Amino acid sequence: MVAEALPPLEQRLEAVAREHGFAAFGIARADAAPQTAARLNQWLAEGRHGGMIWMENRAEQRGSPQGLWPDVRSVIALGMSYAPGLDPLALADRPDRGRISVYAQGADYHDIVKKALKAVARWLVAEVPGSDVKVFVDTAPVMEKPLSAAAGLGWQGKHSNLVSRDHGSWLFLGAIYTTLDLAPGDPGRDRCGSCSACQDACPTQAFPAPYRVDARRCISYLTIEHDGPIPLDLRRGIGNRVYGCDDCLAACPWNKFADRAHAHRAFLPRAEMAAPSLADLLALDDAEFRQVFAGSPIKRIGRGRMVRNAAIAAGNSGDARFRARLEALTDDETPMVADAARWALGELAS
Ligand code: B12
Ligand code: SF4
Ligand code: SF4
Repeated sequence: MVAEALPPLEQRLEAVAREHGFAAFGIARADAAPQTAARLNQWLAEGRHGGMIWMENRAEQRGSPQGLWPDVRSVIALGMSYAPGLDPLALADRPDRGRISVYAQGADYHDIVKKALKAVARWLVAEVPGSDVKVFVDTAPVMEKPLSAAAGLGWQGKHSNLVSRDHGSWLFLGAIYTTLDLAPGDPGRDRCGSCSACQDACPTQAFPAPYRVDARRCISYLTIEHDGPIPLDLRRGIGNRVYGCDDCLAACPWNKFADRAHAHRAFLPRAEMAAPSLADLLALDDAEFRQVFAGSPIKRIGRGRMVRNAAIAAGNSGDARFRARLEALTDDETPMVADAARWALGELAS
């Protein structure tokens, strides 16, 4: 009897990735995105990263896969879908509620994606003894968007995130670097055309040009990464967003093709994250903050930033019922919270 030939390694690898919950899969040569380093350096030189000094510190490693790991030959790019079931902007007109970005309403994607990446990487090393791998999601000096585009997962849209024909703007990205020479896919073609919906939707004009984001004006940066008081001229634009922002992603017409059936169940919204009451957020102490946001990416920002953000949202609410709680926060031990509460009281008074 003749043994049946196994399908090529790349095909089996893709099947394993899908078994582990990845909805998008592609392969790029490690040197497939040569323009990236210069664009990153220009972005940093313009100061667009604001206070994210960690972006600057390892820029050489971030700019190219070989800069981080000279032995890498191929990049396996993977995407997990978190396509939402409900309109992410539905709470825009609910001043009593805080808006948490869709990506953070379920389990922490760092944990879910990392675990799945490790499982796929272990399979690969077992299949090809002597090969080596490294896995990354979000926090390492890796340019996940251009590498995913080079691997054929989609293209970097004018909002700068990766857009997929099958999953819209709702993919978490992860990467496996390997010493193997794998067969690369075709890079994704830019399908934005003359559309500018994401640029037009941005509440704080954070796009100096298409494909470029100035983090210093982006609500995602301001509410998550930025420590300290938020610049005064940007506070009104934040509206009732207390963690991240979905507006440019949600505006993208390609989302209508997003296949909800492939959304990973771990990212379904937790009840307390879908529409948190601003009054509850304003009342959080440290212990409650840690309890409510355990297992969520939100836990990283700490109580201070969350209550600061909630105070700004209360200032934007036009609802005088927040006054008493805001008054109490003007003495808060965290200066950025006290500052936001004073500003909010001023807004409610005017
Ligand atoms: C730093 C960072 C941020 C910063 C800066 C955002 C940014 N656009 O860089 C802040 C805090 C603002 C942020 C916000 C968000 N982030 Co973020 N972030 C990152 C991180 C850690 C690094 C990104 C990076 O390298 N930026 C540096 C800049 C220079 O790179 P770039 O955006 O690719 O810039 C390119 C363009 O400028 C382009 N370019 C320049 N000129 C030209 C000209 C032309 C013609 C073209 C085509 C391109 C082009 O080339 C540059 C290099 O590729 C990645 C994780 C990772 N390790 O990759 C996640 C990541 C990009 N974030 C992610 C998400 C989900 C978000 C938010 C949607 C979260 C939210 N809902 O609040 C928002 C979206 C805001 C936005 N519109 O970008 C996802 C995106 C997934 C996807 N499908 O693309 C990532 C990949 C995390 C992950 N593992 O899933 N983020
Ligand atoms: S996430 Fe929000 S603030 Fe940031 S660029 Fe997109 S629309 Fe603008
Ligand atoms: S909204 Fe339009 S311009 Fe923006 S990423 Fe989507 S298709 Fe491209």
